[in-house]
Amino acid sequence: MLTKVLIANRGEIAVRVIRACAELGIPSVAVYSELDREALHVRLADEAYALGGQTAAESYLNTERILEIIEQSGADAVHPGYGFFSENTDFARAIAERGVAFIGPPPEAIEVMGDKVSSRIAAEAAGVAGVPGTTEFLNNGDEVVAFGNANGWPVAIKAAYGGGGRGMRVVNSAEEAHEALASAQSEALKGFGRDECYVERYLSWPRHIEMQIIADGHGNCVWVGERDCSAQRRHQKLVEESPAPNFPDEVRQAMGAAAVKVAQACGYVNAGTVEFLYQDGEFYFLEMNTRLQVEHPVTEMVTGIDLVAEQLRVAAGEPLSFSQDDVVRTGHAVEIRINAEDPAGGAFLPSPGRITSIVPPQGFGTRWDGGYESGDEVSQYYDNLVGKLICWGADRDKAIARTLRALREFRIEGIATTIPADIAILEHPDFVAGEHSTKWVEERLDLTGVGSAPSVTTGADEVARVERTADVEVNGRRYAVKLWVPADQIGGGGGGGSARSAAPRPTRSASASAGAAGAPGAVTAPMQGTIVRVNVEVGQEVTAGQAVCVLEAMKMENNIAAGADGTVTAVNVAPGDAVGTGDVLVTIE
Ligand code: MV4
Repeated sequence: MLTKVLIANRGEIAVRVIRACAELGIPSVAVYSELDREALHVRLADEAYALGGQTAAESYLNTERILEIIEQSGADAVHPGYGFFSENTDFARAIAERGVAFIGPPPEAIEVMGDKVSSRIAAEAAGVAGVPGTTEFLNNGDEVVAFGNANGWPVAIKAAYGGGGRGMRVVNSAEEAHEALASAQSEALKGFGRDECYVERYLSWPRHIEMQIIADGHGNCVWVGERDCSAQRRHQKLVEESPAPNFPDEVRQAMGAAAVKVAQACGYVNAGTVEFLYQDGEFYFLEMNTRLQVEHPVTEMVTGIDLVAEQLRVAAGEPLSFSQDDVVRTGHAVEIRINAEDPAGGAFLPSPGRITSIVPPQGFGTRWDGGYESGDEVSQYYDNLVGKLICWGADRDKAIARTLRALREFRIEGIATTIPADIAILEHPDFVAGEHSTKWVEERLDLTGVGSAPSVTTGADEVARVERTADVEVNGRRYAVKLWVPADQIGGGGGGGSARSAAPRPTRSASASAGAAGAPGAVTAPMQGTIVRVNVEVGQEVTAGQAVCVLEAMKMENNIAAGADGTVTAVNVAPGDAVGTGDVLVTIE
């Protein structure tokens, strides 16, 4: 077995791996940036080393410093987690060259699966089809027209080196083909430095189903089970579950066998996930993720298999501790990603800050994989995942009921979270019926009423009021009551809300949450971050809702809008400025 494991990551996934090491009696080594000096993963690890720096690039992506720490600590293995270096062939090679085990697949497998076209070619060579389309790069729009006329409209133009939907265009007719291709190529060139594109049939209402596999170095490759990840917003997964609803077992068996064939075709070793689109009873290869995924606990909860422990075994050169026939899936599991984002009005604005109090739910079948405790800071410099709530039930209805109970029990103050939106998703009849798809959250789900309760509209001369909930006792009986208090009486970033749930923080109107509130005429920063663009100058006329500047926080760009029509009288920021919550960015008269 391994003698000492360095975790080249942070947050909940670092905590997850450190726990697996502790249970196997393997000493763990944490690394931390200046902002993570007191973080939970540092507190739990056996040893911890400073990376220096604050941003990801300065710290967790600092290859040289990580290699130094491997040397200093004497670690004989490195777990990359997800994100950061988890799918970086150079990093994997640099580790292996030092005789240190990379707890993941061989670099060659990462490389093959690293771009959409080569992964699709590899899958098709293994007999696993992608959505009907081309694997030759497009030369002109006429080729799109020819494909659409032969295979039917609409078609999807995709960037070969794209990801997360960027560089993807849906083309409904021949007339749109040339402009769509030019647009896709332009976005791909800007976003990825490569403009190669290909075309395939477009699936209008697909589900996103992924198959977990794990392979050892002794020729064993097992499919462990599928996860349905269709509840997504802008390609960010919100809710994952297993088994997939309305998913026949014969399709499951076929998809499992297909995933194993794809893994074997690229010489895969360790844990990986093969992604498919599923529509009208057919599934199509989409891509392969050559890392442990955020949502791996969903599979662990229905199989009882500790995937991280199996990863450590495989990296130590041992065989898997189970065979395909040993895998039994029982019941149903649902995972909710709890992000530091305010879903008010469907905006999902980043909400970094200090978690003044966090009390995750407990009880039967309730798991919390979190990266933070009360008093910890969710920084704008890293992704905003606070943790994952995973609930198990004997069937899907029971799993959903338990997840809703747990979400309502969850207490977190100091930051806004996606919990109100998660509750809205789980309560929605479409989701309960399993009739959602990858487009459902953005096209069908109405989130206008979730998150911060709507602020009471007021006349110009009244003070804006915000909804709060408070627990009171009347004649010996306890009640949760709603109050509407003047907005200027609300404290700073306090989470607030009832003691019983992650109730919304003090509300801000939708425009306010885009930074337009504050003293009349002042456009303020809704959160800490960095100004990336200023769109106005003194003397310019602006209209309500017009973006006066762009604020970057937690890897997301946010337009900061004018709250009313008027003339710009002051611009207090410039690109590159760091700003804090409430800073006046622009004033408008
Ligand atoms: C598609 C598709 C429909 N038809 N391809 C989006 C990002 C990339 N991973 C692939 N994606 C899609 N490709 C065809 N031919 C719909 C999507 C899609 C999607 C896929 C998986 C998960 C979430 C998604 C959200 C929107 C669109």
